[in-house]
Parts: sequence; C-alpha cells; structure tokens
Amino acid sequence: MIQLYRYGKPFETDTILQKPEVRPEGTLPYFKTEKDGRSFSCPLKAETAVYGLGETVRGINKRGWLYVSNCTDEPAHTEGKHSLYAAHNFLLIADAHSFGVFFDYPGELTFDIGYTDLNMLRVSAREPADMDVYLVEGDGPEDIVRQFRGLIGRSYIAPKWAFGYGQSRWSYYTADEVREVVRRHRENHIPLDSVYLDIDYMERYKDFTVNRETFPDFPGFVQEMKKQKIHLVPIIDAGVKIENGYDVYEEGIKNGYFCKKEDGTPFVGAVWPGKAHFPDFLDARAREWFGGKYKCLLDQGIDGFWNDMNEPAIFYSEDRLNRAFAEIKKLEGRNLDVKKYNDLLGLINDLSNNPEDYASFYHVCNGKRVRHDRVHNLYGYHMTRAAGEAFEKLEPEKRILMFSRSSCIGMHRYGGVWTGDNRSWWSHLLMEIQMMPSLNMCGFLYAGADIGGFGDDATADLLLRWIAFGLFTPLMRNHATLGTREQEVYRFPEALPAFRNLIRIRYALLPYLYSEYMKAALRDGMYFKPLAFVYPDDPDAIHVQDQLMIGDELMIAPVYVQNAAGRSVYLPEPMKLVRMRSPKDFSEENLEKGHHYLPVPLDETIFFIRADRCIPLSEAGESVEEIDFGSLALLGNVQTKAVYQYYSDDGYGKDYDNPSHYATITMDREENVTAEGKMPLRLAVFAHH
Ligand code: MIG
Repeated sequence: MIQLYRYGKPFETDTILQKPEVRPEGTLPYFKTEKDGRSFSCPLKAETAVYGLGETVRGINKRGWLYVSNCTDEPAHTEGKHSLYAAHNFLLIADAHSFGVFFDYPGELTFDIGYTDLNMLRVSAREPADMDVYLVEGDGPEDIVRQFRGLIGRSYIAPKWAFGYGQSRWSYYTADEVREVVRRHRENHIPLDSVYLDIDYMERYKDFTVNRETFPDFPGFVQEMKKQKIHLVPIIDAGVKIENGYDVYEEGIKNGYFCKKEDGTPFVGAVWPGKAHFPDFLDARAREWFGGKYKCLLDQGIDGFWNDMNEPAIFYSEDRLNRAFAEIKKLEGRNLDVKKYNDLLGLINDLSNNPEDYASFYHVCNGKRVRHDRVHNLYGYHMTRAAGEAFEKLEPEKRILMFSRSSCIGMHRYGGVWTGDNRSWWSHLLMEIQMMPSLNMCGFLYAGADIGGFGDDATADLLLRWIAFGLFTPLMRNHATLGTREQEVYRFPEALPAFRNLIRIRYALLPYLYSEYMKAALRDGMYFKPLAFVYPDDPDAIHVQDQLMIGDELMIAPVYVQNAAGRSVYLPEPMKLVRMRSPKDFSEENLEKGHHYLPVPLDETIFFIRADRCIPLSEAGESVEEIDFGSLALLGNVQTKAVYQYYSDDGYGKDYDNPSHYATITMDREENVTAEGKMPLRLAVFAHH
C-alpha cells in the first residue's frame, strides 16, 4: 500500500508518473513532522536497520552516518564524505514492522541516520519543504521494494551485448590505440564486447563531434569494430563548448536552450572545453533538441553512450573567476599572513562546484522559472531522459546502452549508472559490493563501478579480486584515469591466465545473470539483495554487510581485503559452495548452515547455490554474440527438485513481455533435466571437462 503525503506546493520532478491520491488529512505516520516545516524525525529501535539511498558511501545498513542528497562531482569517495554524484531519496526502515519512504524532492536533502542521535532518523530539507512524501507499507522488505519500484516505473533495460566485458581508459587517443586494445584482448582470448571512448575522441571536447585526425572515417571504424564484435561507447558531457560555428552551441543560443542567469544571459561555466553553456534539460524543448543530437552518432553506427559531468560539474564560473582574479590582484605584492594566505587558497579552491554558482542560474520548466539549486538533483536525470526520450523516437525497436554519472530516482527508467571516480583501493571494492543492493532498491539495476579503480594505481591482485566480484555486476567495465598505471588485464602477464578464466566465467554465467537481470527489471525485483531481505528472521544473516544474494538462487561472498587468503562467510542455510577457476575447472562442496572460514585463491571466484535451486550456464564465448543461450548446462544443489524460471530473448529488441521468453527448467535429484516452454532448449548437466 502506498500513500502520498503532500507538503506545500511541490515542484513537479517527473519522478512518479502515476501518483496515488494525496492524503487529505494528517501527517506522515511513523514520523514526527517538526514545526520548522522542513524536517521529519523517526525514532529507531536498537534492532532497526535502515536501507536504501542508492549510491552513497558506507554500509548496506545506512545507520550511523549523515548523508546529503546533493549531486556532487566528488573525486574522493572516502568514508567522511556526505554526498556523491546521485540523489536516491528512498529509505527502507526494517524491523518487525518494516516500511519504505520516498522523498520526492529535487533540492538538497539531509538524511541524519543515527548521526546526531544514535537512535533517531531525521530527514531535513534546506528550506521549508515543498515536497511529496510516499509511504510504502507491505509484507517485508522485498515486497516493499517491489511496490516502490512499481510506483517509480520499470527500470531501464540494457542491450544484451552490454552484459559483456568492457574496457575503458581515459584516454585512448586514437583509433589505432583502440584497435590495439581490441587486438590484445582477442589475441589473448580475453572476452570483450565493448571499448569506451572518453572525451578525447571529440574535437576540442565538443559534444557530438569526432576528431577527424585521430579517428578518421569514424563510421568505417565503428563497422570495423562491429566485425570484431566490439561496440564503441562514446562519452557525452553536459557542458556545451562556446565556439562560433559549432552547431550545438549556435542552435542552443538561437533558441534559448541554455540555462540563464538572473539577467537573462546564458550562464557561463567552464568544463573540459573551457567556457561552456549548460543545456536546460528541465525545459522539454531543450531536452528534445539535445536528445536529437545523439542521432548523429547513432547514424554512424554507435549504439551506446555514457553521460558524464551532469551533476553538473563546473570547474569555474566566468563570474567567479573574474572576481577571484580581481581579489588575487589585490593580494599581489603584499605580505600574506596566515589569514591572507588562506584567503588566497580559498579563492582558488572555491572555484569549482561552488554552491553560490549553482544558485546563480535558472531553468525554465513548464513556462516557470526555477533557480537551479532548488532543483539541482534533477539535472543528470533530465540529461539522460533527453537521450532516452530521443532513442524511443529514433530507434523505437532497438535497445541503446545508456548510463550516467549523476542520477536521481526517475532516471532509472532511461539509463543505468556507473558509480564515478573511485580509486584503486581495496575499500572501494567493498564500497561497490555495498552499493549494489542499495542501487537496486532505488531502481538502478544496470550498474557497476570502475573495475580496478579509476584513480590511483591498480595491482594485479586487486584487479583479480575486483573481477571475481565484478563478473556478477550487470555493468562490467574496467576503467581508469589518465596518468595512472595501465590496467587492461593484459598489462599483467603473470596473471593473464587467471584474468582470462575469470572473465570467461562471466560469459559462462551469462544465461543465468541476464535472466535474473531481466526478471528483476520486468517484475520490479532486485538482482542483488542484502541477506536480511531473504532471511529476515535470522539474526546472524541480517547483520551481514559483505555478502549478497543474487536472484533466488545464489549467494556471493567476495574477497575484498588485501592479501587475505580467504574470508569468513555466513551461510543462513545449507548451501553448495562452487569454486570456479574457469568454466571448465570447478569444484563443489556442500556446506552446513553457519559460520565458515573459506580459503579463496586469487584465481578463483566462489559462489553458493541455495538448496533445491539450479542455475543455467553456457559454453563461454569471447563475445556475448558467441554465446548460445539455447544450449544450457545446469549446475544445481538438489535434494528433491529444483525449478528455475529461465528468461531469454534476443537481447536487442523491446518485446520484453512476450511469454515465449520464459521457460521452466527442472532438475531432479538424479540430475535429470527437463524444460517446459516455447523456446527450444538443449539441456545438459554442467560437468567437468
Ligand atoms: O573530470 O572524461 O567520471 O569516468 O574518465 C573528469 C574524463 C571527467 C569523469 C568521469 C570519468 C572520465 C573523466 N570524467
């Protein structure tokens, strides 16, 4: 049951398309609405867990920290931070009587979850809140999430090829460098489906252009890659370079599509290309225009994009920079005491992503002017929506890959997310594990972090452990920033066989992983779940913060500690441990319910199959296209009988709900396997070769 409580006159965020009727009377149950009209507080019992908030720092249970929804280009995702790139304002308060609550609010919102007071949850807006609050009640956490997801609408569905392994680096400067990346994967038989193009493919960082010197005959190059079963995925940035003769700039100016300052002139902020304007994605006209621009790349054979810098990130605003220079001139030649010295540093350090700048420009939404800071968290969403709405028109039959850095709930209908500029740190591997179920609750199923870490230098052991986990995440992309150690897997020759085998395991598991992803998307379910959602009555399970359930069949327990030879794992029920070194080399062991210490060598990934469950695997391939989703080998943990609902479609079209995409696969104790359904399937038992 979902109820809507309205405070003031909320801004229409377009997050919820079908709203329940507004409660005519009363205030939000469970919460005390404070007199300031902008905060809600709710006492927490000792045993209560708080889930949700999607892409945020810290654990799966969010208690014990203060989180601020304020989309920020944050380059250091350390524990002390309060905001990252996203605003996912959904909470699930879980104990004997669980409920969910969603704050549909586009401005800055603070979630004090046992930070000020260990036993108090307090949600507060910066200004007297005009907001819609949705209360979701149901039959336990999974049901509450399902209802919430029904409210926000079906999650974005990625093309099947985007479940393959992707390689990225800022930057591959030329087509030849990209060719080399592909060649080295192919000649080493490391599966690969995509290579990402970062900002350097563009001409002077101008969106929707391609540098003709470094990428001559781009459409030809896209086809050449397609022949090798590689999809090129270019980046698109939010800021539009100011340059005479550049069509995107000129059209934007002519039609008033850019965000404007108080005086009506377009706001100038700098990003990669230097001075830029920011499209007003909240204006439906501007959205349609910008979305239409993706066509020029689609026409060249491109079928996927990543949207970046859309918090929006601003290096500096023109006005602030001018003021800073004026102030600096005043300091020039003077004896700078500590205060003046700090003033000088402040002038520089406060240039980027400055809150005052975000309060200095405006959007026009449905004919009304609104100051950016009041709707800040919608920007990335509406940029991605611009693309998504255009794709529906331009390519109605085809899935286009799209994921974004900044997001808020609502965007999940148009694209997935990657979690931004993490580092090659062990703690960030754990952070990714913990973010995934939270993102799923908020509708973001197609998600993943930069495998191996974006900033700082990766090592072979970190990358091995990261891939051993990353092979389960829908978006599986290795990405790093320029200046760091190169981290394509072939840069680590001593570990190359292990990398090859682990990535092949991803491809072997794809029939299962893709089927689970699709079912989660089509049924408003979660792909990754905390153990607490599946075993709510098991006091040991509900505290586990570093193991995840996948679908209804698997549990995973990744190793994320440097030089750990293994890890402790809690089994809430007897399960079968599968140790996989390659799709052809694995071992199985039945384990009892309870706590275990399991050695896990660097070249292995482990997972656990629940009782009376089975999963379908394929012969691995070197690209998704090579995988035969109709020829399956089953791996099960069967005492009496395991029944698996298998989903398989062509992976490119949008005929998602056709019942012929489902088959019911059964495996009995004697390992007889049968299938029911319209699709032709060849079944076998997954066996050692
Ligand atoms: O300020 O395009 O998060 O993935 O490589 C950096 C360059 C801009 C940030 C993205 C990152 C990307 C980088 N971008």
